[in-house]
Amino acid sequence: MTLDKILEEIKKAEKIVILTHEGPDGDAIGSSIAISLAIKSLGKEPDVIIPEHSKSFNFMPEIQNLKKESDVKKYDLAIALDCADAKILNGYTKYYENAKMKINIDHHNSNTMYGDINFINPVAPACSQILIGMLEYFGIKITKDMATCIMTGIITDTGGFSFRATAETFEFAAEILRLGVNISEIFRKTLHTKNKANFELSKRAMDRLEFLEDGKVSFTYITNEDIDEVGAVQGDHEGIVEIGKNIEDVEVSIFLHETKNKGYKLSLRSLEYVNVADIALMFGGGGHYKAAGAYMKGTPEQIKVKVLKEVKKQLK
Ligand SMILES: [Mn+2]
Repeated sequence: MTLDKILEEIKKAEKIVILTHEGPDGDAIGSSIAISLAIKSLGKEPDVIIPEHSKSFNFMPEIQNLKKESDVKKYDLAIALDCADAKILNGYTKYYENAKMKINIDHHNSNTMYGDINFINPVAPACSQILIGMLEYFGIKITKDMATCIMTGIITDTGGFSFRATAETFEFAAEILRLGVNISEIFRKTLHTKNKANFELSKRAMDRLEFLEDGKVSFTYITNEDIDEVGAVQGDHEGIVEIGKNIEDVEVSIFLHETKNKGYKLSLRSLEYVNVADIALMFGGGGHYKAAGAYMKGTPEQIKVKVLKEVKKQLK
């Protein structure tokens, strides 16, 4: 079974690296730290390479031990989490490519199966939720710190249990409350508290937000200039795409944020019936039915026209 093979590779490996997608969100960081703690409990010292993250996650255990880079040339084992495609492994694909063994753990439908071992569960609302059953199977006890990281992933990827949460999500929540995990605090720090950079970016995005197609579509964007001016880092755009989606009558929210070298990152959210994963796929990206993304070249205006053309085909 795949899980047996994963455990065998972890036990065999001496040098292990843990990687996730760029612009890391709560699930990316939570999954990475949780699995690193689990591997540590087996007596190993894995490296978690996350060069940059939003300050919103500073409350998480072990966050201060993340590495910006590593001088290890060839890891025995690389584990990628929450990453649909090896191309978006945080600009640190070399650690992945060079590793002797590659494991891919994810919950995106569009996962390209880029690992030697792939463990994909598209039903899981967060990659971190996959780890619950996995660690249980490995016989590794989920500690309070691991649970905090896993729950951070779940809360951020489900918009605070508002979409895709499953029975297992709530069973786990009950269990870890008994462990003493402060779920309310995770909720508040990740969803309610905006850091200043995120707030300033949100203000700009709201100023520019326009309604299209009789108010069924919202569109807005932020540029590198905005990011520099407010002193934001990758990940500080978290949640901005939800602003449009949460406005009355909006079915699809389109949000662009400029990246350093890959043009604009397109984020799409839908409320009920539009399958945004299909739209993202047309532009070489992917994701879930109601949350998806892709990288696109061009100006915000040019991208808007292209994306809107596809969105319109699905609007009722
Ligand atoms: Mn995720």
